[in-house]
Amino acid sequence: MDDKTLIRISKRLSLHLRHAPEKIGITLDPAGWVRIDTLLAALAAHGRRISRADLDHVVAGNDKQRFIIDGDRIRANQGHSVAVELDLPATEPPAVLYHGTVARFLDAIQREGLRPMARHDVHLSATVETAQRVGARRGKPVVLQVDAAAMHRDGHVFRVSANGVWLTSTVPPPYLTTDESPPAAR
Ligand code: HQG
Repeated sequence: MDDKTLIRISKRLSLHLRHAPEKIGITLDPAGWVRIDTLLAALAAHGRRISRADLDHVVAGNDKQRFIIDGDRIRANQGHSVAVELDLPATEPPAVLYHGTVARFLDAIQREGLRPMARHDVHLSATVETAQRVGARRGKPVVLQVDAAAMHRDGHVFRVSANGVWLTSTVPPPYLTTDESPPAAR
C-alpha cells in the first residue's frame, strides 16, 4: 500500500471512529469500540470497501498509532469529538508538558487558557518536537509550556492515551508560559 492510500484510509477511520460513526451507520460502544466486521461491512455498504489485511496494515503502520485493535474490535486511541469514556487511569504527568499552537490563537489562550475546543480534552505533548509538529499543522508553530507538576498538585487530572498523548480537561492561564511571557503569578 502506498503512503497516500494509507493516509486516506487512516483519515476515514479517524472520521468514523472519532467523530461521525453515524455517517456509515455504526455505533461505538461507551468506550469507543466497534466490532471490526461491523466496521468493514459498514464501510463496504458506503462504497468504501477495505480488506481486513489493509485495515491491519493501516493500524500497524499509522504514524501516530491512532487506532488499536483488541481481539475482534477496534477503537481510536484519542482525539474523539463524540462522547466516549476511554477508561484511562488518572496518571501523574511529567513536570512539564507542551502544547503546539499558532500565534493567532495566543490572545484567546492567554485569556481563557487551553480549552478542548471540538475535542474531549486538551491534547498535550511530552516533547517540544511533537508540540512543534502539532502546531505546524496550522502555520508557524508556537510551543506553550505547561506547568503540569503544579496542575497535578492543584488537583487537575491527567491521563495518557495508548499512543502517548497527554489529556486533561483544561489548562488555565496561570499554568501556561510562552517564550515571550513569564509565568503568571499564582
Ligand atoms: C487551540 C492531532 C483559541 C489549540 C495532533 C489548537 C494532536 C484555542 C486548536 C491532536 C484555545 C484546537 C490535537 C482557546 C486551545 N482559544 N484557541 N482558548 N484553546 N486552542 O486539533 O492540540 O492527527 O482540537 O491550540 O497531532 O491542535 O488528530 O487540537 O490549535 O495530537 O491524531 O485550538 O490532533 O492528532 O485544535 O491537536 P485541535 P490540537 P491527530
